[in-house]
Amino acid sequence: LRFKRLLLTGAAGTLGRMLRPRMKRYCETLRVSDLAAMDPAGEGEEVVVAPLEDEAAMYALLEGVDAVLHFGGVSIEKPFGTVLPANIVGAYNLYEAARRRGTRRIVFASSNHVTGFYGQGETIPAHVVPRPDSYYGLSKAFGENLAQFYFDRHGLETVSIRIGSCLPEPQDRRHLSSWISHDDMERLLVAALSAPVVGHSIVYGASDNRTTWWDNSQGKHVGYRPQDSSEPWRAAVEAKQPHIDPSRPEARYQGGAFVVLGPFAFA
Ligand code: NAI
Ligand code: 15L
Repeated sequence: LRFKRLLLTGAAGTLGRMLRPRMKRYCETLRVSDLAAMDPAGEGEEVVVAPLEDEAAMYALLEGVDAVLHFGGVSIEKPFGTVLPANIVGAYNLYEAARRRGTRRIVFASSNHVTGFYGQGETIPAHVVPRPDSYYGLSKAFGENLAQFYFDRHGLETVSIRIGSCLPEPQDRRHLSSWISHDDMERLLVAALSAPVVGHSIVYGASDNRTTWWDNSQGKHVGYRPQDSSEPWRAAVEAKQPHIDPSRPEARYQGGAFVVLGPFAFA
């Protein structure tokens, strides 16, 4: 797998900084972009500061780009007015620029919060009706619909990854089911970039955890094979969090605490 030029948005963020050195292996040039300052360009890198809500900046950013890893945007619950320009207008600007530039494929960092109101007592496939748990989750649902539209209308392919919790190690009980390791995230991105035909495919981004809420069997053509599991951390996590009230959102909903964050939290 070797692209001429890959674009990574959100490169100043937590996952962007983790992915930047890893994704260099898969391209001649890695163009990294964010609103915030980034480390200077190393060999085979280009660094571009660009706000997603700036249409002209997005058109310039997509020049010569074969494929995109779209990780930029608001990544937690915020008031709608904050989510709108970055995740909704921004996603549109990115897709429109990609279409006009002839980019072949986008890997979209969607989120488990698109279906966060499903219960922890159920296992769901990617094609269930979305039940977003936040404005943030709603914006990711919009991103997935945008991806579907740009494939159906223009043939621009996307793999939308409903990422669970991508952290070095699982921290709480919910993470025992939602965790994806950094190495598995890299495996998933490589699969999403290299699968021969994806159309618009949706896969959940989780490791091979013993307890899971997500069934990726409809995304087998993407070829993602997780190799890590939260199981080695289970005993330590359960000892740290011995009891969790089953009526609390952290224990009830797949989206955990996101279901109770809302406009009042920001008043
Ligand atoms: P982060 O918040 O650390 O990084 C997001 C980056 O996007 C930041 O560097 C920020 O400056 C940039 N950004 C925000 N608004 C922008 C705008 N208007 N224009 C240009 N850049 C902008 O988030 P993190 O954790 O690195 O997540 C990356 C992506 O993955 C996000 O899209 C997030 O929604 C998604 N995701 C992450 C999960 C995780 O476990 N970390 C779980 C599910 C989804
Ligand atoms: C997300 O979508 C967030 O970006 C991340 O910060 C975590 O909260 C993650 O979901 C999660 O559900 O654990």
